[in-house]
Amino acid sequence: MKIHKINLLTLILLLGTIFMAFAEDGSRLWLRYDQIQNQQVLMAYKKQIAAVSFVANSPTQKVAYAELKKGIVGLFGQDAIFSSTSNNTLLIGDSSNKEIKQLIKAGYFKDLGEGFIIKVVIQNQMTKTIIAAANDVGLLYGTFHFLKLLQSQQDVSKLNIVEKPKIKNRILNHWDNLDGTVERGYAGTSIWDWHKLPGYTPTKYTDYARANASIGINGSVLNNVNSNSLSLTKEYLIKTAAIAHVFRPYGIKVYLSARFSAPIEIGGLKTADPLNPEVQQWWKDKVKEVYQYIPDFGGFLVKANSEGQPGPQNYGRNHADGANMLATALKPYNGIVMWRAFVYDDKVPDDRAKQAYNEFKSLDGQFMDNVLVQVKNGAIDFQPREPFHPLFGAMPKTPLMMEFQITQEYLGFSTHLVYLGALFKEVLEEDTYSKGKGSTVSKVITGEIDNHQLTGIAGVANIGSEANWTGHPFAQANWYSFGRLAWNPDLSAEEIASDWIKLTFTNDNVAVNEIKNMMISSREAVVDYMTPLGLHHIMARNHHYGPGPWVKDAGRPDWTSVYYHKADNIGVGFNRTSTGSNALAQYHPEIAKLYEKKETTPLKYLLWFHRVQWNEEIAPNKTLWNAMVEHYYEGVKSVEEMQNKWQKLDGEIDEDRFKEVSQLLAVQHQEAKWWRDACLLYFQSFSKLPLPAGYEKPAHSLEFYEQQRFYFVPGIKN
Ligand code: BDP
Repeated sequence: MKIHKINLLTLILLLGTIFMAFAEDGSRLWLRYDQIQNQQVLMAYKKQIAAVSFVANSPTQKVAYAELKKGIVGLFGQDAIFSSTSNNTLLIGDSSNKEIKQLIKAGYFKDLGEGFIIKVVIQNQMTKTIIAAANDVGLLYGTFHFLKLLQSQQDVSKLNIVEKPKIKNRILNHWDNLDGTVERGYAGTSIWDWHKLPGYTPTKYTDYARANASIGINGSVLNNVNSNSLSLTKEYLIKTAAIAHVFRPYGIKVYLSARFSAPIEIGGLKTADPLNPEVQQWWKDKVKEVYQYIPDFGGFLVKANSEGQPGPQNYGRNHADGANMLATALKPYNGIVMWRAFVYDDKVPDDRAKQAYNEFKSLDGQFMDNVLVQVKNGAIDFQPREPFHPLFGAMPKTPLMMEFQITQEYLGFSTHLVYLGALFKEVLEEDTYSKGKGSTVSKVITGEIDNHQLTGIAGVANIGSEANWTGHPFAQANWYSFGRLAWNPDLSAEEIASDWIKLTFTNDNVAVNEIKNMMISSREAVVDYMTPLGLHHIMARNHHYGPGPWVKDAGRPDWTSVYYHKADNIGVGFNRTSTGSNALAQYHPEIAKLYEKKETTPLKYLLWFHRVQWNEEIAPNKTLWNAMVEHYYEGVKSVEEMQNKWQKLDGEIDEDRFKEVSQLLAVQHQEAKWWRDACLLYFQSFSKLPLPAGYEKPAHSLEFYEQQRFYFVPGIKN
C-alpha cells in the first residue's frame, strides 16, 4: 500500500514535469517544429527527404545544419535520416556537387547576394531537393525557408524557388537602456544583461539570433536612440563584442546608437563640433577601436537635435555635417551611418508635421555615400494611422531608410491585439508620385526609384525579457511581419499573417482563416476606437497609455493633444492645406491637388488635412459628428467580434495561449470602450450634439476620464 502511494506521488510529479515541459509559454516563437500530425503529409515528406547531405564546415553552415536537424527531428519525430544515405536526398550547399554545379552554370547564382535557391530535381526516379546559395548566410536563409515550408505543411515536391532580399539592411532598433529598462518597451526588461556581459551570453541571445535570421533580419542596434555615451567606452564595447560573437554565425551585425556629444562626455574634449579637427580625429580613433573589438561592426544610428539630444545644430552645423563626420570615420571599415530624420528643434514650428522635411529636403545630395537617412513612416510619430512621410520621394539623391515602430507605443502597448503587418503594408503601398505614378514608398526604399544600392529598413523592436518575448502572443506577429516585409515589401499582409499563424498556432485551414480575419481587422479596429478619420496624437501625456484628447499645457504646444485636433465649438481638425499650414505642399503636386479639397481627401485622412465643422456632411446624409460616433462604436464592435472569433477556437489552440489571448482581448475590449467614451464625451463638449439613437451611453462622465491617473506605466522612466 505504501509503495503504491509513493508510486502515485512519483506519477503525479512525473505528469507535472511533463505538463510543465509542454506548458505553452510562447517562447519558441514561430520556430516550434512540433511533430506533424497529418500522416499523409508526413509520409510524403519522409519519402522525399529520406536522407540529408549537408557538409557543414563554417560557423554559419554549422548553425544551419543544427537548425535543420532540430527542425526535421521535431517535425518528423525521428533522427535516422541524418546518418543514412538514400536515393531521395535533401542536398544542402556544396558547390562541388554535380547538381549544384549545374544550377551555377544555368545562371541561378547571378546577383543572388544573400538569397538562395530551393529546387527539386527528379532524375531516374531519384528525388534531390536542393538548397543552394552563393554564400553561407544565403544557405542559412534557404534552410529556414525550407523549414518554414515543412512547418506550414506546404507541398514541397516540385519546388523551384529563387529568393533574394529586396532591401539590403534589415535592422531591428532596440530602445534599450544600459540600466535594463526599455524605452517604450512593454514586454519586460531588456534582454541584454549588460551587467553579466561579456562573460554571460544566455541561450536567449542565440534564440534571438535564430528567430531574426529565420525572417531575414541582418542587423540589430542594441541601445536606445536616446543614447548613453558609455556604450562607446572600452568596457561596453567588449560587452557588445560578446553579443556580436553570438550573432555572427546568423548573419546579424551589431550596430550602436551613438551619442553626438560622446567626444565631450567620454573623450574629455570641450566640443563635439563636427567640423572641429580634434572631434573628427576622436571619432576616427573611436571607430578604429570599435572595429578592433567587433571586426564586422555595422555602424551608427544617430538621433541628433531632437527631443533634447545633442547634435550638429548645437554648433551651427547641419545634419549632413554631423552625419558625414561619422561616415568619414566609418568608411574605411564599410560601416554605415543611419541618421534619423525624427527631429524636434527648440522652436515650436507652425506645424510639427513639416519639420523633418524643412530640415532635410535641402540637404539632399550632401550626405556621403555610406549615410542613410532614417525616416519614420509618418511625419508625426507612429500613430495608429498617418499619411506617409513627405520625405519619401523628396530626396532622390539620398538613400532613405524606413523606420517602423513594432513596439505598440501608441497602439495599446502589448495589451491590444493589433496586427501591424496591415499598417506597414498600407504605408509601403502609398504612391509618392516622385517619378510618376507607381513610385510607391516601397520602391523608394528598395532603391528602385532612384537607383540606390545602399538600402535599409528599421523596426523599433517589441522584444523584452518576457517568456514569450513580446508580451502579447500576437505581438510576435508584428516582429515576424516586419522581418518578412523587410525581405520583400511586396508580400501581402494576409499571406504573412497566414504563414505566421501556421507556424505559431495551427495548420487547420478553418482556424487559420478565422485568426487571419481577426488579425487583418484588428488594425482598422484600433484606428476606429482611438483616432478615426485622421485624428492623431490624442493619447495621454508622456506615457501615452489611454486617451488624452484634453491634454494641453505640456511644456510646448506640439506636445499637447489640443494642438493636433484643434477642436472648438465649430469643428475639429488640422488645416494643412494651402489655407492652413500648407504641409500638403511637401507632397507631390498630384497628392497635394487631391488632398487640398475635402471631397477628394480619403476619409481616413480627413482631419489630418482639414478642419471640418461638426455638422458638415462628409458622406451622403452623414455629418462629421455622426461619422465620428459611428467609427468609435465600430472600433469597439470589432474587438467584440475578435473576441467571438477567438472563443470559437477553444480546443483548437493550446489552453495556455488560448486563455492568455482571451484575457488580453477582454482587457482590450475594456480599454477600447474607455477610448471611445472618453474621446466622444470630450469632442461632444464642443460639438454639443447628441449621440444618435441606439448607441450605448458612456459609462462615466468626461470629468471621470480626465481625472484618471496611472502609476508605474511601462515604457517610461517612472
Ligand atoms: C517617440 C517616443 C520617444 C522616442 C522618440 C524617438 O515617445 O520615447 O525617443 O519617439 O523616436 O515616439 O526618438
